[in-house]
Amino acid sequence: MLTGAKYGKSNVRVLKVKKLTATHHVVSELRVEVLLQGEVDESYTKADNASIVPTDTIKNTIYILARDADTVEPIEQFGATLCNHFVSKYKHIYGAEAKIIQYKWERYVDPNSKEAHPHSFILRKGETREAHVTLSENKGFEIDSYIVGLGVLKSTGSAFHGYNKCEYTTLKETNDRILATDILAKWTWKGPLQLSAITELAKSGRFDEAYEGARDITIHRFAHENSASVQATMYNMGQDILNRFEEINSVHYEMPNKHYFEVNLDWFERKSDNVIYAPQSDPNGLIFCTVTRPRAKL
Ligand code: AZA
Repeated sequence: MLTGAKYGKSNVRVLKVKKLTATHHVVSELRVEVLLQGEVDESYTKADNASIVPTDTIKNTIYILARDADTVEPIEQFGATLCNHFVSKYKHIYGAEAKIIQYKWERYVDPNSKEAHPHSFILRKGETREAHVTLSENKGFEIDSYIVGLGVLKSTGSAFHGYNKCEYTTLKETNDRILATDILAKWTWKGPLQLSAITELAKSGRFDEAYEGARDITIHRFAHENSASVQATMYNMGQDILNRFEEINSVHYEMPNKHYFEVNLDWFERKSDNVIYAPQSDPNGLIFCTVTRPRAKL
């Protein structure tokens, strides 16, 4: 018995150049995945391909809708446009998911003239903005927005003590350590949403405000808080985002605790005073947290 089925195209890479003038451009580089659900069971159970919208068609559609749209930003809106297309066009498709990764090409600003260059961009490598949009025909849209791969390090202002100790514990308590991580932050929009509400959020700049706001809050809390642990700091970040954005229902963080061990230089008659550390490639701590807005009392 078939108990689950979805399919689509993954890793569709597309660069859209929005031409404000012949030389003044906006670029958006995306990696897109679209998966479909619907009355497709017989393609699995009876080798009947009649219901399959080929994944090649899905790929072509991503290019065509990117061409037809005025802009593919914010990616939350483009994801909704994609999902809406597949569910509206094909009667037997009743669900769609779009996962979009946006690479961070930032406009080059000349350091001397302070002028923003009209068509030259610099990549903020390693960090991406992402959106996961799902549409189910009879419910509406659900949207998760993400920051992925935001690398941060602080060289003091982080402690870790008072933890559980047993006969297997060797970790020393510390009031001063390196705290370094690659942050994944996800925020879930209150839903389900209709397409018109998503268009309104996009038009009013709310998806971008939430992205910039979540990023600022995360970095600000990381920098300014005297951290008791990764756990306590990420929880506070989540609360800060919920306090700032009433349209967001929950915030989820994932952070590797990237360890830096102090090198003991006593042998060489040098002080060990938190100056020389050896970055550890592995293992790393891995810490998750989801903070959800309490349900309003009826
Ligand atoms: N959280 C931290 O912030 N640091 C740690 C942990 C932990 O759970 N475990 N070892 N070091």
